[in-house]
Amino acid sequence: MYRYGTLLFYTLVCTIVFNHISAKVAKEVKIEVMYRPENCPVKSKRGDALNAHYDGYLEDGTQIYCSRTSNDGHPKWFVLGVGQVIKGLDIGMDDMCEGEKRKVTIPPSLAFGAIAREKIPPNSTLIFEIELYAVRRGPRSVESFQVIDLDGDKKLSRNELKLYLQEEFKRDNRIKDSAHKDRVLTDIFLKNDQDGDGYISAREYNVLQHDEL
Ligand SMILES: *[C@@H]1O[C@H](CO)[C@@H](O)[C@H](O)[C@H]1NC(C)=O
Ligand SMILES: [Ca+2]
Repeated sequence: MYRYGTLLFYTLVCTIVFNHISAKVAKEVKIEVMYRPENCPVKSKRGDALNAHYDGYLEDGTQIYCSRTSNDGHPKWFVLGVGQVIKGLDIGMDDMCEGEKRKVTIPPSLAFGAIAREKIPPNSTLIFEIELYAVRRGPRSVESFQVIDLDGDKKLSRNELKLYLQEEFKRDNRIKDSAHKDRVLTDIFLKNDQDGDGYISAREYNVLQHDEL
């Protein structure tokens, strides 16, 4: 009886201390690596384009975001470290291998803070289960623009982008029918050819934000 009481006491103390500590350090992103492939030639860094699935939850398990069911289940493309995603994800997806899986716990200060969102109450800690599929180096760099701009006229034609996408798809071993490629191209021009002249200028390219690039 005594021993049991002591054990219970210690358990309580530990819980209190632990809660106290976690409240204190909850300004940082907690990263748990669930799976990391042995072969990891490229690791993500700021400015890379990442292709990932990430499902988000509240601490009580309520699902708040699921990239597997939104956007036709396509993994999402975004640029790391530039605020396209919440700060906690920019931090939590750094230095990650292609194929790696992480569980990332984000304090409210690095998520939405005191602002309520649809499904997300104020001051919520968010938990994301992430699977990273692909890392692409600086898709918006001057260098990549020059690679696409085959004739060097400082603007990207539909044909130049088509050739570039074909290479990309080939490199990824992604088998896509030509109808799909056409849709991607049309979408890229819709989103990026802001003045509608049929070319993507260097300025327009800098805001390139297509899912497939
Ligand atoms: C959210 O946190 C802030 C800062 O800690 C606090 O002032 C505010 O009252 C909290 N809001 C809610 C709804 O809990
Ligand atoms: Ca050109």
